[in-house]
Amino acid sequence: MQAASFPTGFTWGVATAAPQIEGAAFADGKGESVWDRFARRPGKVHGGDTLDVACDHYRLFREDFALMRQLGVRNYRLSIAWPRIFPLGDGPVNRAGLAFYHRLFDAMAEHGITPWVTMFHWDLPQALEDRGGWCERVTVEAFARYADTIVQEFGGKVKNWITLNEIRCFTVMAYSPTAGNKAPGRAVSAAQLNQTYHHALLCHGHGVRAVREHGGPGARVGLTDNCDVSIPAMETPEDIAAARAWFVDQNVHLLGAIYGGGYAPEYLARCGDDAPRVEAGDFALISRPTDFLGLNIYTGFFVRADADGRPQGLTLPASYPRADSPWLHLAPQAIYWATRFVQECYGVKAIYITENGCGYNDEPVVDGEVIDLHRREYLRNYLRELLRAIGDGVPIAGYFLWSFMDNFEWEDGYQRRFGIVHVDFETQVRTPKLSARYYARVMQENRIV
Ligand code: PNW
Repeated sequence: MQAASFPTGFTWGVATAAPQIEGAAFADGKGESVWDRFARRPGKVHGGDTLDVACDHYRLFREDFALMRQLGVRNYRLSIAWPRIFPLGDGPVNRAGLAFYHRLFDAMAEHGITPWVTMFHWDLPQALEDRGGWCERVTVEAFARYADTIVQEFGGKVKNWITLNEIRCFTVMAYSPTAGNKAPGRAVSAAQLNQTYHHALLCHGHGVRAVREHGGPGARVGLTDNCDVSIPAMETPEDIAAARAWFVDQNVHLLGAIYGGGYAPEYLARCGDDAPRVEAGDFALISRPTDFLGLNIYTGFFVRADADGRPQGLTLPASYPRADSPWLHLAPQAIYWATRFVQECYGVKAIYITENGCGYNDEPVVDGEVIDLHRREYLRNYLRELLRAIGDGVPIAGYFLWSFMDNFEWEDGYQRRFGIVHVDFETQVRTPKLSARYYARVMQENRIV
């Protein structure tokens, strides 16, 4: 292996999600999502931005695929909008929604781009939220039907499936009394909050089941998680052990439950009377074996061993460097330790980085260019740590950059740009940034350039 080279056959790609790019929020029978509703609540999204138009990808997808092709993108992670397929969550299927994704997958095939499809990227149909949303089992039943429908419909064109994106962002961050900055932004009790996780785990299980039953030959499926990542303050045996213990503890209710086949006694003890209600057969579904684990890695926390060897999380100093997203502290080693810990702690055999990237505010086009050296630096540093993990034997099979283009960055609206392609939201003109040229070379040469 040449220095800085990735293994032969390594999967390189870019990622987006339907609600963040498609626009056409009410076109062709699409139902309202919790984010369509949330964005209309005053003060919830920066600048009062909505998802109504976004990148207008619903109409411009052919041009977008042509640009991907020009940049040498061969793998593209996207999501299907549940409310386009079932406007009410369950009930009648919307044929126009199915037809749109057929056109989309056909256009991708014409451009030689392989789809990696996320079934659910946060856009819960509002009609389901009105019936209790993630707090109620009705959402699990509706998701099971949705997953069956899309896998049956698109199984001939899609072979790589991701069940859910980042469970914590549509459960705890959406329903917790202290967070609530993500849709639907409704505060619920601790017991209900634990139940939202459990229902999400069940949906993951149904997604896996649907792919096994209807995916056809060669179909593969996994979850995408944004686990909290601990980074040892120093790479000493003591700090590494402390960071690993912290990792297991922080992720006990999600990855721990899926890979462990049940809720750990210490988690249930911590929940006490608020523990999730589990029905017979739930964990047979939740813990069905998958083909890979997707990880979205942006940042991490530093942990060390205290005087007694116990994990101690460290508070970041105010001057610690970060992107413009306040939570996005620059911590390239997160990609090393997250992948290494999921292999060590859960025995994961194939890992994909399904998102990695950074968001900044002022990235103007000057003389036809966006010189985003800050993003180039970010990518290069994280890729170095990715390569280090591969060198240490961690089974990482691919990497998807977030994001192909600037888009609706949830509560931060259109101000916060994560793309390697700049989008002018007035004119819909796309301009590849310097980082796009950089990443194109990385993909082409299969090495860090
Ligand atoms: C992810 N955090 O969200 C999502 O999957 C994308 O849709 C999103 O655009 C992207 O990352 C950038 O934000 C995250 O607080 C949201 O640590 C919040 C966090 C991490 C990821």
